[in-house]
Amino acid sequence: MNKTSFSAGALLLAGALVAGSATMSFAAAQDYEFQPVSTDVKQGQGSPVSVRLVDKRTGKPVPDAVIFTTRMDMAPEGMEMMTTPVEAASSTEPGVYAFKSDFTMAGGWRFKLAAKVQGEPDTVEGEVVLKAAP
Ligand SMILES: [Cu+2]
Repeated sequence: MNKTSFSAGALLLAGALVAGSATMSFAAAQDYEFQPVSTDVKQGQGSPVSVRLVDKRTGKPVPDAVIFTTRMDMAPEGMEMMTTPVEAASSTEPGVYAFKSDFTMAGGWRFKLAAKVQGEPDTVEGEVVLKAAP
């Protein structure tokens, strides 16, 4: 597809979105949000941490999303280069995604996540800030 036809297509799509906006809602990556189940985590090895993926339009949790990248670092403490591995854990609550991580230092940790949500072509990205304490 060349640049000209792409632009024409984008304009047509934009027009359709404006025309349809009164009666239809279109899902987009920004309609979803990761929320911490609890921001408090235990300092140490293999500490559990859970996040809820929520559809902001309905406030409901989103089950069956595929979480495919994660990063845990101490950016909230100005230590972005200090990372720690994250491991998936099992969760019994739909829309809640559980992990285990080694919080080797007390203080603020940033947990970055990305998800593929059913029916949503764009990747959902988000982050939560956690507080590790002994
Ligand atoms: Cu640190």
